[in-house]
Amino acid sequence: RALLRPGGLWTSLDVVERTGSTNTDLVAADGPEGAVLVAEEQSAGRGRLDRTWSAPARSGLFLSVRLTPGPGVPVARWGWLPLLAGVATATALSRAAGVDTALKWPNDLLVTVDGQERKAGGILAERAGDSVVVGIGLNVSLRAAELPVPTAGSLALAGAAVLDRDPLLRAVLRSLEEWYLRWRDAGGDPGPSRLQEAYAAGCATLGRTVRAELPGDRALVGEAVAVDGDGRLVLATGDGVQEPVGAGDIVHLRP
Ligand code: BT5
Repeated sequence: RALLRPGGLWTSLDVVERTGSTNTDLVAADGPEGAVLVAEEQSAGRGRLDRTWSAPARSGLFLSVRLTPGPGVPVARWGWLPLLAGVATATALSRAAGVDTALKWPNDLLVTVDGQERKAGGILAERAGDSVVVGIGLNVSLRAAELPVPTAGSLALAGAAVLDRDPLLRAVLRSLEEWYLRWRDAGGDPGPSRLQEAYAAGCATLGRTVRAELPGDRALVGEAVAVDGDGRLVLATGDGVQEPVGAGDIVHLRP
């Protein structure tokens, strides 16, 4: 099945040698839904809250896509988009490379390397008018000595069967198309599209006690018990109190 086919989600696929950040480029481009931008190298890759995403040239997958959910999906439900991208990427990596990944709410993809959880990927969703630009960064071929931060891992270190960029890219885009269309056609409700269920099954955060650091040096400590209809993490903070935390409010989530 062709990736760019009439009636499909993906409308264009551009691969550039080098850019600052594929997210910055697509946010500025204001193009149609389904535009995909892939870079071999990013000189100013971005994470959330002015953090950086750094990876050597050609060591991974760096891509951004433009999604425009339309009036059928309430804006509050857009909070599911980064989580959806995580589920789609995890599904693709399992199918195409035989690698198991766990999702750390809201936007990290973890692999196990020598019995330890390491971050092998991250997702950055940014609003651009009536669209959301979703960026996915994946550490693919990095060896231990090349990891940008001590907490990082890579598909290679996790024993992936496939490390070539193109088959991984295809698998990720196919899976993202499937999950996104199902979610959008269900009005963004993560229940009927089975997204909520798939996220919960793959999420390493649920069931753990975590400390959610919020802006202004505030923090909440509680057991992560659910991800709600808007993609917020629900913390049970004691005495029956449940506090939903949105991805946009969280600075760090620590064990
Ligand atoms: C993220 O942010 O994890 C989102 C990363 C999204 C990157 C993609 S690449 C394509 C697109 N274009 C962009 O410019 N961005 C997107 P956050 O949760 O804020 O995590 C950032 C933190 O992860 C940093 O502060 C580092 O500690 C760590 N980090 C940086 N580079 C890493 C890497 N290659 N592997 C693992 N961890 C990394």
